[in-house]
Amino acid sequence: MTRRPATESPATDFAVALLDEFVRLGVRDIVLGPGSRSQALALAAAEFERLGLVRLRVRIDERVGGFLALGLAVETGRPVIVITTSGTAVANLHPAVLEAYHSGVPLIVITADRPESLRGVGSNQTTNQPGIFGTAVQHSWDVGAPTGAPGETDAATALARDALAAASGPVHLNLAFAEPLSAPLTLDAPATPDVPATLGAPSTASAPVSAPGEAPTTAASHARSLTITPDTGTLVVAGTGAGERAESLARELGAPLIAEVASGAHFGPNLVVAYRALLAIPEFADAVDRVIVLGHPTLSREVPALIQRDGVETIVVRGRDAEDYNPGHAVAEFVDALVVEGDPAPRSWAGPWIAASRELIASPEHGPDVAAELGVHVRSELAAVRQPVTRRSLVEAVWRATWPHDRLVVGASRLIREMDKVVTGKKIPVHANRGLAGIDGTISTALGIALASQDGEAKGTTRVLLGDLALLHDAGALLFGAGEVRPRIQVIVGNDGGGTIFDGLEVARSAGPAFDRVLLTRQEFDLQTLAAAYGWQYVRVENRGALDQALTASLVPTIVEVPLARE
Ligand SMILES: Cc1ncc(C[n+]2csc(CCOP(=O)(O)OP(=O)(O)O)c2C)c(N)n1
Ligand SMILES: [Mg+2]
Repeated sequence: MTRRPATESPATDFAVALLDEFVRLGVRDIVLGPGSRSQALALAAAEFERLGLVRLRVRIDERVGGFLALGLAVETGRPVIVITTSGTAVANLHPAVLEAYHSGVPLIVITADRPESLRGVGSNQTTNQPGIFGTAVQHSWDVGAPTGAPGETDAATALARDALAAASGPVHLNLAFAEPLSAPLTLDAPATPDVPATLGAPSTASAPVSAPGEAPTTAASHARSLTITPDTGTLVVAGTGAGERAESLARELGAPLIAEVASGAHFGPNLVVAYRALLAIPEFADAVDRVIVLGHPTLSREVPALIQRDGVETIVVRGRDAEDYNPGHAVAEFVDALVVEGDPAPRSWAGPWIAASRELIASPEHGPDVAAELGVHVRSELAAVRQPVTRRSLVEAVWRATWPHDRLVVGASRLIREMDKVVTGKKIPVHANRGLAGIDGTISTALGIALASQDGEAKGTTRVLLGDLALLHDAGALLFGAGEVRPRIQVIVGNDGGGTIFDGLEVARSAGPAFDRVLLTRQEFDLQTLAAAYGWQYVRVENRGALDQALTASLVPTIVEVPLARE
């Protein structure tokens, strides 16, 4: 425990006791936005940073801060604290809280509030904060303003413990603070051995902290494990958050593996990349009688359609998602773990899926890939590098450039679907916010992942692949905290002049001229100037050679603009 003499401010004493306990229990990252009501928490956080006990990131825009915290929590697997002042600042966290809830990412949201007596009477910057996140948090607390009464700091310590125990997703601590809102604070370095002297591995004395993928202790005691026997007709589907277990399960079962690109299982000998095409062929689809799902599949219509077919039995292995995946309520069983007993199904089952997929991926009909179509005619390498960049060649180039020590973050634009359709198996860490598949917060999340993955000796680059609207939505994320470390990050923007994902909808043909205005929403903007304004390096690439060059690791934060045709 950090040595802490009482100050003149009960708010500061409470904030220090609270953060101290969080640190003791293993929390290492804090993100905050500036504000008056939250000053005790902010100054305490700065003091813990000075002592080397936490990494602090300061962001002006709380929506950015919320997603940054989400990215840090995704990468570290630990709960991350995010602190805001009162009023609209709190509401700006809502998108990140929703995404964290739906994908089971632990966030400790601490919001400052007026004391009870100042609420509901029109006080400045005061709204109804308790419970503001509704059902999107695991638990929420509304705590009255500390007054300096005995036992208050013990209550703060207990609150931190309770909050961490509940944080299998986001939790909300709404804390009232009264004047004096803070007092000068100097903390001594940790006096007791249960606090690690430096950041890094959690203290061995720390109580366990719930992390993504770990079932809460209470649930674990009721965890349901199912033993299954390999058989022909079984398919493994891995959606976002599935992790490597999906890949090993497919091998144990001898089953074809449909692993979405952000599943963490898009690799291995059983991977079937061209699954959409194969599921449209009766010879393949009719042979499936059992589907095992891990994670949250969101990228195709074919997977939910398969699960809803007559004669298909689906078993869902629960992960960290808030809701059980159950398209058409057709899932037969939900389990917490699967055990495979027996030898894998004969290769004559998975083999044809894998072979057919490889053939489809290589064939020109699979995608409108100009290079593949022209392949035989292209005589020189020079001509190849001058080819214009298509969506397919863009996702393939980004995939090629990325390695296991790198990170890849993909936005909810068309490009994630293109990537899911064509990239071959490779064991690289890919993240996408698929809890709610928002186009918001992509760069913020990626910055959190970049900062956390590059802490210490680790090398590697984080690449973010997103569309022009997703970039514009999160442009505020390009602003770094003053004096803070800038990670190695490349933001790769496929600029096709608006939300061309909507071109694939029936409404694109039926709506007439209003379509472009209210769905496509074409934007005119100068990305080079935007990059310069925030101090990012900028490259615009016009052909495949320039793209490959731009994707080699850069030491400074870089935006790579790739113009794409609308179609
Ligand atoms: C916060 C939020 N608002 C709106 C949407 C609906 N939406 C889904 S994709 C999309 C357009 C994305 O455009 P862009 O990033 O340029 O990608 P493109 O479709 O052009 O590849 C929109 C608005 C969303 N998913 N999230
Ligand atoms: Mg676009």
